Amino acid sequence: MSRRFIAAAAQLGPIARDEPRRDVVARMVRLVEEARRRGVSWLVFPELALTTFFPRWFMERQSEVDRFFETRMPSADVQPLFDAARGAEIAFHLGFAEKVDDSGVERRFNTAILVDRAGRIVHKYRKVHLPGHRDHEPQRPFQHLEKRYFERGDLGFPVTTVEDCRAGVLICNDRRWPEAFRMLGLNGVEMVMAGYNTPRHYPLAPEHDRLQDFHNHLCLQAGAYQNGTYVVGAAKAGVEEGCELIGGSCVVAPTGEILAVAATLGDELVCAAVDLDRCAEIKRNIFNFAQHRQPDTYGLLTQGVGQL
Ligand code: CDT
Repeated sequence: MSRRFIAAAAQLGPIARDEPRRDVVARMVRLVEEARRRGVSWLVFPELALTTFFPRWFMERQSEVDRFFETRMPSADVQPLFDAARGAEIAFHLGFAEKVDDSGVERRFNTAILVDRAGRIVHKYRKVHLPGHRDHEPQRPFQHLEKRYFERGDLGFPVTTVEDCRAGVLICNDRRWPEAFRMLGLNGVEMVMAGYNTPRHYPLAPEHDRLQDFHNHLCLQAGAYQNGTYVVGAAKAGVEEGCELIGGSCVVAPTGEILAVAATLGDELVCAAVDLDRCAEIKRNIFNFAQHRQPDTYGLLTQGVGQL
């Protein structure tokens, strides 16, 4: 694949709590088919793309939670997505809840993979910055129990050469942390894929509800510019089980400019032309790390979580 191609966010509208995986996958396959028609080579689906955003509910029984997890990838339900993308020669990013058996110990992660045009899983990332809370907080209008249902990712911030592109992944809340973007930047990333489920309403600071779209683009654009990388942000959007999720899926250039942005809160392709060699405009100039970074002065970054 050349270093010039069309990348797209495959935004998904709401997914109902009882929506079967195969129906969601059928929606995704329709987006793959549209992507093929529009000449897309890279497609980015959202965080936890196969199900509703289940951390919004407190569930007492682990078996109930586990219904939202994948134990095999691709499963029989997800195989049609792999087949469609391979047939269309499209590489893709997919977020899902991952349950693994680690020498007899069950572990659960909020995970995303990259699949190349031949249908091979070539990259895996497990979310590091898990937002929300661990315990049931019934006073909230909805829960955000990622800290309860997932453990922190244990794979670091890998960057893999996929299809001639230095590719990396952040998952939702990760995109708000410059350290996470920088870890990818230090590994020479050229395209960051970031799926998200971001509720409009933030119960702890509701005065920020009106700023959710702004903060989303602020982080994606800053991360792109400060690291000289393309960013594809893919939302799960719209009113899902009574909870409004922001949209705003977009493709951002290494200059920080938004090249394309979603116009709806439903299933939608957001396409933009990418030229990976443009990353050097930033990487060789204003953010030339080798010339300008001063890492010996950054010790505090790894010496604790910081002050309030
Ligand atoms: N999915 C996810 O990480 N959502 C968070 C919501 C923050 S408020 C608990 C986000 O950063 O968008």
